[in-house]
Amino acid sequence: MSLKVIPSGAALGAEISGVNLTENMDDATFEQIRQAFYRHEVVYFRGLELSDDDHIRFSARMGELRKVKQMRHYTPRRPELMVVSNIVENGKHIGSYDAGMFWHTDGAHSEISPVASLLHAVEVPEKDGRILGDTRFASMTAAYDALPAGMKKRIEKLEALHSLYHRDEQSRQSGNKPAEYNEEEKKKRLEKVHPVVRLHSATGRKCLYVSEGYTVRILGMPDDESRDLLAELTAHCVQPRFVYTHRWMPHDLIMWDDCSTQHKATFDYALPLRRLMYRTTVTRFA
Ligand SMILES: O=C(O)CCC(=O)C(=O)O
Ligand SMILES: [Fe+2]
Repeated sequence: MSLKVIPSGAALGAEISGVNLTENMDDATFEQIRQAFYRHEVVYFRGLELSDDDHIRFSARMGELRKVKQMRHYTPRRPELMVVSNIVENGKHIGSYDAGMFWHTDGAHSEISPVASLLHAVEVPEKDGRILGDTRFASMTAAYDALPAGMKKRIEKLEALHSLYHRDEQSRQSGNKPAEYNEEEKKKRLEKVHPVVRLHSATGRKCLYVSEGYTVRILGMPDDESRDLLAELTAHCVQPRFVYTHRWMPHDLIMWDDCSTQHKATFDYALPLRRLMYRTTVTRFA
């Protein structure tokens, strides 16, 4: 079995086949995966029956993993595994049920900016032979590169504020009830300032880093100017020409870059159709 990288044909995304993530792979094979990831920004492995241990072990090879003791509405399956699901048990959501409602990059609000996320599909909703709940990914290097020179110059030195409260407020307006923060979270400021153009920590490439979900405002300019510029940039960066849409199969594992991509889930299913995914988050490349 030899590793194959098959580009999706979109601006980002490639399938990697011919590797067994349930075994400890050799360094040369792992390096090929890492290079494909840097190049394609989103890579996916199809139909692997991964255990939690396999998922965590492979993720940990990419770098340090974020550990979560308690999330807002549920207890994670393992400290490294966030649950993304619409499933309700005993009247409670078993995981984050509104993750991915808006275009975003994971952890834009958090103190330590994650570098990659790995989402493993355990159950995917299916209706009349069609799988629902696609995830769309957009390339922020492609979006940056495509900006007119004048806009590149204009945003070169700008910074923007990203906030979890901003995301929650939008989720609330869409009819959800994002859970309250626990005491520990309340003490933290769930906000962070980033450059509008971030440099990728591994490739050095320029990534447009503003999103519908998290970005509140661009600093150092009047509110209306910031609003207009943000609207222009967030509309620009998710145009179909920068997007790859993933139609899930059970046991797919997708790894995406948390600097050079954004993503958005599709909420076109509801219980009794179940969707269950586990996510690891890499905070720093090894
Ligand atoms: O459920 C999805 O498709 C994506 C959810 C999401 O945004 C995440 O897991 O980071
Ligand atoms: Fe996400």
